[in-house]
Amino acid sequence: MSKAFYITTSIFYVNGQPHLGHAYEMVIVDVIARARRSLGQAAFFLTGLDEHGQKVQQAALAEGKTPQAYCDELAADWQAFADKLGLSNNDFIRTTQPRHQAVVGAMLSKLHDQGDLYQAEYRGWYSWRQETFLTDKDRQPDGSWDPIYGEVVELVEHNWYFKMSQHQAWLIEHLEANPSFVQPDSRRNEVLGFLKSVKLEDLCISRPKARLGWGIPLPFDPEYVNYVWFDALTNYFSVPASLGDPVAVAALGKYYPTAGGPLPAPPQLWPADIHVIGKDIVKFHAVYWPIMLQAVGAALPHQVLVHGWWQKDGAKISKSTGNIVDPVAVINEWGLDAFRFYVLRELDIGPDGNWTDAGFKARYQAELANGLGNLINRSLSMLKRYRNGVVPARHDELAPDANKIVADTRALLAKNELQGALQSIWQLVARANQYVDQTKPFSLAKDPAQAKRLDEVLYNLAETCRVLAVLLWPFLPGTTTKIYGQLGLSDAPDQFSAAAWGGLNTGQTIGEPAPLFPRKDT
Ligand code: ME8
Repeated sequence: MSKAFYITTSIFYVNGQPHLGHAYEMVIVDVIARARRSLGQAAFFLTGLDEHGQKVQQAALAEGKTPQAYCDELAADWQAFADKLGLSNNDFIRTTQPRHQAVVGAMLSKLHDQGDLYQAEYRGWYSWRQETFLTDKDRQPDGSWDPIYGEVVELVEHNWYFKMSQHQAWLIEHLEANPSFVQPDSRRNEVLGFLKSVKLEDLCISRPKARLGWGIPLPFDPEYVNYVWFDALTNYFSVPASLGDPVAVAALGKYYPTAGGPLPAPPQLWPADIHVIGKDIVKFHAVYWPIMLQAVGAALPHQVLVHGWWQKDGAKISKSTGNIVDPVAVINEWGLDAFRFYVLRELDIGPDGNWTDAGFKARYQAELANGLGNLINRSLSMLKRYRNGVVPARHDELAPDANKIVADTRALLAKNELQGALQSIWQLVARANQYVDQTKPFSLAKDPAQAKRLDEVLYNLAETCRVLAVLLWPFLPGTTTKIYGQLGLSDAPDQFSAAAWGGLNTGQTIGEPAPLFPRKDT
């Protein structure tokens, strides 16, 4: 059995409010996973929640709940959020699950047995908000701490350390030899610049249980729990390991089955193909995580793909100032596919983006309602009206345009260039709308001598609608399924190979045309 394409989102802090940035990351991964499946590859999509740590413990206490009960409630909200976004995830990890705790314990035990962990006193600056120790290098030029760290205090405590500093040289070599390991290039350069200018320190991987009880206990020292980033990063590995993935199991030397026991045919997942993350957590994924894996003898992921951050109206998204975009409200008003389309069409994977309601409405109106929606609706309505919904003889006038765009889109999807793929697909939308304006089927229909020409035009339009449904399926699964239904097709547009021109059968009767993106006068 060959390895599945394995792609992950970061895991979200369970006590955070799901927002536009989280939705964006989830949708990116969903579209890449669907695109791979459409292109014929098995794909495994993992998302989930980061549930341990100080803030969760404090918040649960404040609400008079156990941390687990508190997490369980919030996890239900996050799962509903993932459903609302139409995610096709194969699993949903929660770091409080026994399968994950077992794998974190196994990783720690292996490092401990190898002599990669040691105990030492630590005196340092600690950010409560980020749950991380800071060094003087994290200070701003004027010596202050960036407000993102919240309250920063000096702490002295004994802790367990992971010997990370000895791993600097090979990691630099790895990044230099594998330009695709961190993408886009600007982020890779940032990581290389960091590794070449800053001496890596050993990583503190514990917190005394007395200060922080809500974490995974160190198997070899029950006075401590595991530091949250080591715990969180391991999620990507604990799912393959608990499903019996042979590579993950071999690295741990033992199988930690998911409840229910071994699967008959464990999927081959590790190494991960892509971890999609936001720009604030690059160091953890491009430095700490590969070093952790190398130390336990597991292969490194193929790529860390870094997206930018969304702002709203040019300012930071912030619940406290009310500057938020509520994805659920947008979806309720405009539809799921309009939301999925906008975030990926507006913002390429890499730079920061800016949400404006006016920008959203403008794209909805121009590209979805007047562009795609109008093309499908008028093409199928004319076929219904002029030919009783029966598909005429095949004709290939638009085939060269369609075939070129199919090839371009395939190449862009294979490179995970989602914005580029949408731009490519919209060239076909524009070409077909232009074709309607040029051929004027509504005029042809008035002239019986033009019946054959009208047949040709109607075939080209209906077939282009079908091709568009296939190309757009990873992005707009609901809409494209409706397009197939309106074309009278009973299968799903989920196989890219079906984008080959000529798939629509002569003599077949289409279904009922209905507007896909109703125009809104707002
Ligand atoms: O960092 N725009 O969780 P998190 C785009 N639990 N992306 C954004 C964003 C914005 N405005 N705000 C946040 C954590 N994100 C850890 C991860 S992984 C082993 C542990 C992105 O809930 C952010 O960059 O704070 C990150 O990729 C993701 O949302 C989760 O952030």
